[in-house]
Amino acid sequence: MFKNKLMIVTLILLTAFALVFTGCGPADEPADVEEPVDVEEPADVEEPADVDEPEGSISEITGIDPGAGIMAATEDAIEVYGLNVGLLESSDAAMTAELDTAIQNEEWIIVTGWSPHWKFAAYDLKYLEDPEEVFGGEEYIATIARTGLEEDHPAVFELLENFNWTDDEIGAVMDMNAQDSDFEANAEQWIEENRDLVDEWIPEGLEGNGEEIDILLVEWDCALASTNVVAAILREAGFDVTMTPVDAGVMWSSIAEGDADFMTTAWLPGTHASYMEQFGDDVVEVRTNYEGARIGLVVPTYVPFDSIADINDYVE
Ligand code: PBE
Repeated sequence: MFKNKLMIVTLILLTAFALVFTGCGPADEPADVEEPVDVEEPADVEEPADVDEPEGSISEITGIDPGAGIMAATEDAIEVYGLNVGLLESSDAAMTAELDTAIQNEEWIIVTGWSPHWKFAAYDLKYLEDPEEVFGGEEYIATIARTGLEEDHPAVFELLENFNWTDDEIGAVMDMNAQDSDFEANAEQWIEENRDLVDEWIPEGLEGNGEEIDILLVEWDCALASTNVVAAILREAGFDVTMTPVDAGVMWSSIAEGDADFMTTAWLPGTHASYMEQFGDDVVEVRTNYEGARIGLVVPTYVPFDSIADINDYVE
């Protein structure tokens, strides 16, 4: 013990003498020693890490049905950002299944994504930044009817003028649908559990007496939720309701031509802008049924890029 202390003291003294006699002032020394460490060490450590980091690669964006506005927006994004990726056509259900598989295997995946959608509650996901604003900003979802519905079925039209809901409300229905695909039964159960709200939507004199109402939808989760809830209210009131899943273009054109009564899934002002331009004069925009919708490109949070502008760095 004592010996060690003595040695340490001796060493300190010797060092101090050495510094003084070699002219290395204490001010110079730390600079000489630390500079190379500061400059080189982080560079040495980080460079290979950057190169090794990608544990996957991207070759395509998993899309949905070709008529969806988000598919056209994604084509635009591929062009605007010069992305070296393809866009895969699929459907909401198949895209979400792909997303699930990728997440189970911790693989990278980019999907066409939007809110409201139950996938955000089920997985840790992030929207990629879109500095060129190709996907636009906040959207609203509108109910669109054929011309003449108001005259033919005033109480149905009034129900549509009243129908609107929040993120929590549509979210609850989408969650039920994600667990169990009996959409009609889920809508009926949700109505039972939200009777007060639903009663506020139902106008006096909503009585179907077997009259036919034709509703169109595309099988997007949000549309399945809203369409089935409105359809269940109408069925309960005695209407003979038909819900027909179609392509987005057919949904818009059929309502414009008066072949169907209404739909609850027009995404405006951006996603369905081209449909609105084409058919807007021949349909009736009844009301906004949901506010705060959004579209974009979505990835699991573990994917190492945050911006659409960086995708090409990770393309295989
Ligand atoms: N969506 C969901 C649709 C509208 C609803 C965003 C996928 C689209 O046309 O892109």
